[in-house]
Amino acid sequence: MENSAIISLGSNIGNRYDNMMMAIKKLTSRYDIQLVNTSSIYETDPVGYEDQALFLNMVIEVKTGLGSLELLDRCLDVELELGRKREIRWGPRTIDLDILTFNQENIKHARLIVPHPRMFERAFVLIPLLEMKPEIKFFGMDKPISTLLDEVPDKEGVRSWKRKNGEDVFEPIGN
Ligand code: A4P
Ligand code: MG
Repeated sequence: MENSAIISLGSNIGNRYDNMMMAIKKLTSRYDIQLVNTSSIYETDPVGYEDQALFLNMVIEVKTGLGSLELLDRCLDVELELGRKREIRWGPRTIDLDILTFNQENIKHARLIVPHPRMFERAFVLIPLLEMKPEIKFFGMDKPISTLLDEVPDKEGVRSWKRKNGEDVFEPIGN
């Protein structure tokens, strides 16, 4: 499995935790996408379109034999299987799967732009990513992720919700 990708997950409809766990399970249910690592889960204030419920957000790293567009299609299939309807741009969603990085490639395709163009200005992406992969480097970007995060507003809108323990199991905080 020669390719490495980082995918962000977001949910703010229904049982947000179950939606995210189900999305990971479906995405990695076949041999061709393997889960390598995950961040903790964060509860986040909505960005862009603000009149909607709080999100849960996290990032995962996968290894895959698929190409980038094949991986995108699998993400879109999982979104559909989990009942996602596209209504409002930046609006409520049962699950959103965005490909943040694919190896260190710079992809500008009609259906896929990588690195994800809005990730560098979003604390709800950068905070889980810094936790999971502090040494990450992006195509065409000299700055380390910690510096990018320093420059981003609204960090207080991203709060730890479930931490990952040493065994990569999610344990509820205060629950
Ligand atoms: N597409 C292009 N590049 C990519 C990529 N790197 N990864 C295309 C995934 N898809 C990519 O996406 C529309 C099309 O983008 C896809 O069909 C694919 O061909 P979409 O998921 O249907 O549309 P969307 O989610 O409404 O737009 P988008 O651009 O994904 O939204 P964003 O920018 O991700 O914003 N606030 C908080 N706190 N947490 C969130 O998770 N999410 C959004 C969505 C807004 N506010 C949020 C959150
Ligand atoms: Mg999306």
